[in-house]
This record gives sequence, structure tokens and C-alpha cells, in this order.
Amino acid sequence: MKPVLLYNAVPNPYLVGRLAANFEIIDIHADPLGAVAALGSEITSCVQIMVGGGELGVSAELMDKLPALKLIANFGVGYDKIDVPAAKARGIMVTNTPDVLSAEVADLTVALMLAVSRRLVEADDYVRSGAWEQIGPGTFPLTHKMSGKRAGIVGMGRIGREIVKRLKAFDMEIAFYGHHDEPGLTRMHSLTELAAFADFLILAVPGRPENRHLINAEVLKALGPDAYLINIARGMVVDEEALTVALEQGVIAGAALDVFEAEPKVSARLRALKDKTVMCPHIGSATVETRQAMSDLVAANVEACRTGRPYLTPVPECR
Ligand code: 8YV
Repeated sequence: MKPVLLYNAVPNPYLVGRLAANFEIIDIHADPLGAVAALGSEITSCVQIMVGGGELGVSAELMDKLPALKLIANFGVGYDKIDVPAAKARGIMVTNTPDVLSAEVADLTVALMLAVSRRLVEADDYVRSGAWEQIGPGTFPLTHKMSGKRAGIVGMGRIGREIVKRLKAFDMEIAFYGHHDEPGLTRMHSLTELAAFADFLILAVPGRPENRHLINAEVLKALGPDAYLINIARGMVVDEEALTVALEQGVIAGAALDVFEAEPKVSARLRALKDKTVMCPHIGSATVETRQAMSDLVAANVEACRTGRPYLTPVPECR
């Protein structure tokens, strides 16, 4: 059987099971370059396919060690850690998993908005710790309403549109910042304008270099002391130091974050802000159902490579 290299920690047992039917699976995620060097040229010279999740990528250096590489199949929609220009230059296809996870990530966005504005995590702790019983009924602080408020969405792609569908059910007034007009939605011309409008500023842009630190001290100031930042995109979109300062100083009301600049590392200062933040360990697409749909799409792209049929979901740069 031909080898498939997994460049990320086993992304999904179901996917690995599917791949194992046709390939020998070699997991190199712990030390990709070292592992490839240890494999020996009789194996590396016939590796055509690599599979991995969005957390770890594939460098040009790694691609150089695999002369027969044809496909890098990313288990996720975001492929910011893969050196796509290097892949293109070598004629290597990169595929991702768009669409199948958009609804899931939008669901988590709504959950985070409610969690941070209604302080659900603290409320849970209030009951669980016995504080409610000790201090008495009606003692948990009043929180803030989400329905009818204003949502500003940064990025209006597939996930942004799914978020819009859901927020309409909450009677929210919605505006966005993005490259193109969107029928029926107000498009703001600057991020600070969107931030000043929003009670909830939601990040749904890809982790491209031009999006690094889009959310900085100035944007956070414009967002203001009654508003929340929600990040389900990529950690690098936010200047996390500026966000930490803004939260510490009450420049914004709170933040709900599924992604972080140096994940899985999160600074102790940010973690300490329990009354202003809700945090998740990058779980936007992480349900059994959605991870299975993502796995099926990765497996279909791998199968296309194996059988020479057209790829299902090449990333835009490789189309
Ligand atoms: C995953 C993601 O966490 O799709 C993405 O861009 O960030 C996620 O779905 C990741 O790719 C799974 O390893």
C-alpha cells in the first residue's frame, strides 16, 4: 500500500479508518522534518498525499523532501499554515473542507455571543460552587441582552452568511466589513466604523497575512465599553496584547474567543479575566457530525488523487 503522511495529530479516527483502507498511514506530526528524514528515500520518494488539520501546516522545506507529492488535503476550511505558493510552484494540489462546517461554526458563534453577554459560564459556576445556595436567590448580577442589538461581522464569506441567518432570528441589526456588497446588508467602509456601530463585533475572516492584527487598540476603543468581541476566525486577526489591555481597562465589555494567537497557549492575564471572557479550545467545527462530513470530503479529495479524477474542493489559489 502507498503511504499517506499525516502532518497533524490524527485529525479524526473515522478519517484515519477510511484512509487506512487504501493507504499505509504514517503519522509525522510530532516532528515532520525529522520523521521524514528517518523514513528513508524508498518511502519519501513515493509519498503522493499528505493529510492534516489546520493547526499545523506544511512548509516548503517539507515539500522539498517529498518529490512525488501531489496533494495536501487540509482537514479544515482555513489553510493558513500551508505554504500554498510553494505548493503551487511545485504543482502540488491543496484542498480544504469548505461549506460542510459553516453551519457548525455559526452555531458556536451564537453560543459564544450568548455565553459572554449572559455570563453563562460564571452562572454555571455560581450554581455549582454553592454560591447561589449560600448567598441566596436573585443575587447573580444582571447581564446583557443579545436580541435586538447590533452585530458587526468582519468578513462576509460562507461562515459570515450562516451567522447572518442565525442573528436575524434574534432580530439583530446587522452590518459588515468586507470586500464586496452583500444584498440586504449594510456594508461599512472601515473597521472602526463597524466597531463603533456594533454591540457584538464578530470575526469571520481567513487567517491571511493582510488580516493580521486587524483588531487593534484603535478598533477596540471604537467598539466601546458596552460591546463584545467574538472571534471564531483565527487568533492572528486580533492583537491579543491590545485585547488583554482593553479587557483589563474596561475599554470593551468582554470577549468570547475560540481561537488564540499562540494557541494552545493562552496568556495567564487573559485567562484571569473570568468575568469578561468566555474561551473555547478551537472547537468551531468540532462535533461528531461535522467532523465526519469534513472527513468524508478529505477522503473524497484523497480518492480523487488516487484515481486521477477531478478534485472536489481545491483551494481558490489552486483552481
Ligand atoms: C479545525 C478550522 O480546528 O476549518 C478550520 O479552518 O480551524 C477547524 O475546523 C482544524 O482544521 C481541524 O484540525
